[in-house]
Amino acid sequence: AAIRIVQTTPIPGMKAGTSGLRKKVVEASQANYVENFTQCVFSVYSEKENIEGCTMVVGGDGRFYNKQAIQKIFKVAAANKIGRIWVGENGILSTPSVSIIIREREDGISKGGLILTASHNPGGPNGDFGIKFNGENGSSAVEEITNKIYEESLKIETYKIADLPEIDISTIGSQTFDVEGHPFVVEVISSTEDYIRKMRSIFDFNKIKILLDRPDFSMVYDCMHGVAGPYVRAIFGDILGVPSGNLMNSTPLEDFGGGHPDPNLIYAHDLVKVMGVGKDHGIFPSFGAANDGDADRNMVLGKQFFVVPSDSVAVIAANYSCIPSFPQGCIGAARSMATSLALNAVAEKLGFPLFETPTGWKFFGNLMDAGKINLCGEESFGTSSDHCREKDGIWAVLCWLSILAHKNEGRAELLSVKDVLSEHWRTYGRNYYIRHDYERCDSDQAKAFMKSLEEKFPIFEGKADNFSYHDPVDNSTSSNQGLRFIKGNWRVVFRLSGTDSVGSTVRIYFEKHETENLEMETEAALQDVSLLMYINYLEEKNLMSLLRIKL
Ligand code: VG1
Ligand code: CO
Repeated sequence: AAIRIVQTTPIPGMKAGTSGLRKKVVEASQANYVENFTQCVFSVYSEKENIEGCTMVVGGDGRFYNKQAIQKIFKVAAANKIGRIWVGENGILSTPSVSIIIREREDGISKGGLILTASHNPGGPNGDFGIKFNGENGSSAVEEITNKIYEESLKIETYKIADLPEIDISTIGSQTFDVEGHPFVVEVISSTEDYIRKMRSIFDFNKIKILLDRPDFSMVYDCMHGVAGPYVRAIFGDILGVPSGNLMNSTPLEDFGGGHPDPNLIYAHDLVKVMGVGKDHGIFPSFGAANDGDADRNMVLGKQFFVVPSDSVAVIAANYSCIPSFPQGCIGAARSMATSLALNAVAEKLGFPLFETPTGWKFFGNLMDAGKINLCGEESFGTSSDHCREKDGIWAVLCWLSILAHKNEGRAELLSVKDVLSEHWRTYGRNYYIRHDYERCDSDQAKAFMKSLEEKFPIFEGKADNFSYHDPVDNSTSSNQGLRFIKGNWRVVFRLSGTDSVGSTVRIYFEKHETENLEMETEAALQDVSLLMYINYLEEKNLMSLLRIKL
């Protein structure tokens, strides 16, 4: 195939958010969009690394427009002299599996990858499209790189493209093309093989199976028509023997079946109903799990019981040594600032260091590369370890099952998910926690709202600040990462989302630590905190009205 230089013009807005680029399909499918971005990635990355002849990974959550984007990426990659692309069968690769493939396939020969996902955002022609670059360590590119890509995108004049035919990615195997004398290989790889091998090396599947085979234990998994389906069917169906009827929505669909592939109490309604959350009577399974579109998030439910993600990472930390690949337990952990302090309580008691980072997974990578942490989590249903450099939804579910399997060994009566939490709260106290999202606000108004809040710092009778993170590994500083109001045993955090494709979302996180009243309803436990905040600091100061216009 011949290489052509194509004239183009900059397309605004190619600035990575919390996790890569997220745009409406209508915007991302305009002429030159994917080509411009991909060219910028290769141009910037080739300044740092010699990418000629190298291997890169491409795959995503199977959403609408991924297939077209993948063909475009092949053409730009070939023209930029990439030697080989590993692409998942039919373009399917979960976000954590891309990270694992970059790090481990053929001894980690790959220089990085492009992940096509907008994660938990809805898909389809009217939904979102996303694209994200991960570097050689398998982690989302750090800000230094994404900022350079953005700068490049504002001045791009041409991109390179190879005149390749449409390449079939539905069959596993290799195809080689001659691109002006250079070989360009597209190798279609199994979507699940590398990931399953990794999970086998971390967990004791036999021990988990003993739990799953108990007559008093049953589980349901909701894949939400995202990319988790093939992985979950292989691991939970084929290996662990969970009946296929209990693996819900396990076929990846381009529009996620019209749903919002976000595993929380609102959007994972099928699962929530099956598990009886909020119901008084009935017969329900003992364990439920769900993942988001790209399978990096997880939600864990017990029978009629919801595990708050901030608690989930704390429970995993407290019980880490029962997972075979972490015999030494937690050596250090990190949580994003907005995540509750439940993990701090475990760190203090067990004596491991704890790091507080800004929202988004890319900040954990440096700490892991430096060997400072082997567990991290976010309140937004993200948990993972140093087995990869992304959050990993299925890994987190397997952690929970390992903990339950371990605690139930030799027990006549099943110790439930709820029992595990109650025991945890008795030991460490409980951090009641809730997050409110004000979506689709006008961006300028949202910024004005944050600014007015910051101006209220001096009249707040507790400690208030604008969170700034100093990375102890690369010494970079990320400022303006969220406003914290801390007083006694409670804390309220405000921040603007970085994953919106249009407008702005204001997130407010409320939390309160209790050592006595451990079994209250969350809303009731937090009522005084939220009321105090809203009435004294927001309503009275008329701040909420700034947002309410769009509520
Ligand atoms: C949200 C979450 C954040 C998470 C990010 C990416 O970001 O709050 O914790 O890391 O999504 O997750 P924001 O900036 O909208 O609050 V995913 O599964 O969408 O890659
Ligand atoms: Co995700």
